[in-house]
Amino acid sequence: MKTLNVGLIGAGFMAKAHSLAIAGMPMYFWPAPALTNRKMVADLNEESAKNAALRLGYEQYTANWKELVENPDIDIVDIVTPNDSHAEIAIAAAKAGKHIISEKPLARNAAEAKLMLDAVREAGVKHMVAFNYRRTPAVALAKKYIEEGAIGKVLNFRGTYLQDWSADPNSPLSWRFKKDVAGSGALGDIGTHVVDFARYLVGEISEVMATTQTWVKERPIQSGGVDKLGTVKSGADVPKGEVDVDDELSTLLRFENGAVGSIEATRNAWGRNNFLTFEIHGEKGSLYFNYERRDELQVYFADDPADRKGFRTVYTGPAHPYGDALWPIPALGIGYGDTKIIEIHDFVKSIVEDTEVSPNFEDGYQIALISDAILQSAEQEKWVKVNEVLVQTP
Ligand code: SOE
Repeated sequence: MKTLNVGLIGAGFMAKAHSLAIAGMPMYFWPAPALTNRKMVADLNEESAKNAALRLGYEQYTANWKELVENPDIDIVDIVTPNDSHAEIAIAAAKAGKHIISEKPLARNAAEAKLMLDAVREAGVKHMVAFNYRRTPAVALAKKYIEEGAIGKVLNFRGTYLQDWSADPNSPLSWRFKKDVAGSGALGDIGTHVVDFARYLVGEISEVMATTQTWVKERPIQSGGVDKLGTVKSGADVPKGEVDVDDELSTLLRFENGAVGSIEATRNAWGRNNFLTFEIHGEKGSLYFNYERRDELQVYFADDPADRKGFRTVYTGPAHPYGDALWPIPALGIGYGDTKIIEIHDFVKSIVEDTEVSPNFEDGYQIALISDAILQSAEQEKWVKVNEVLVQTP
């Protein structure tokens, strides 16, 4: 069996998720499309790189990501750094002939995403953007039902992504609140996961009409080199820095196929943790999913006999997408790490079999165009067509 060497760039919490997936993939999927070896990890801080190698099981470490990208032993470059470095790393990795998986959002804006897409196309390498939630079995099951026509023509998609880790104004100024690093706020960080759901489940989005707000205009500057997501309070006496991205977005959607919908995303919704949901209404039924209950898909079929009509809960298991690789009975529990294992499996499979995988950089670019359209719509207070969005220079 072939072995692919992975080079991971970044050592934050996503490094843990990706490394678990790289290590765990053949434990779930057997025979695996290839074995995956944790070859090298890079972080700008040498001590973090060294610790990451030890903790996450990489053979080598470096404080210079270019060394990793140029290492002839590396087959896959896995990018888990903040958004402002995705483009530079991915373009260099493509030029070095590496297959690339990048964390989401692909880039800070559509212009940057386009450069990344051009680079991977030119190099002929495989590419993926890590919108992992579509690989939750219940979400893939919803897709299957829609494709089989179980709920008929889709009329409406309502998606939300609600968290509360930034609701406290004293939670620190993560890079996720800085436009030059993140590109946008709740939109890029979590709203794009819902945009991915909408495109995956319903189809291409043609037009948006949005509003955004920034509730907390400045936050305590964090120290210590570790990015904190509202878990540690910095205190009122700590100097503050400006937040220049959206805390909240709401947008109406029009799809190319005639469906309509909406997306709401915020990290300031007290009491909501990872409230990533969709409700889809079709001509013959409805589907509802909430990641906080991710083993379940709620389904309603309009053709059920009158005395049995009602939402029912399907608990995902062996009969459902990815079921063979997971646990032998339903409802034993899908975790965040499991979605990442499935993701890396599908990416490795596409490399070995030379097939297309989705979501890839094309999807990442399209989602970046939709995100830019959402920001332009909010600024101009009008509907914006995605194919007419003004693409800024990177
Ligand atoms: C923070 O909002 C965050 O870590 C996002 O960046 C991830 O994409 C999401 O899956 C969990 O929350």
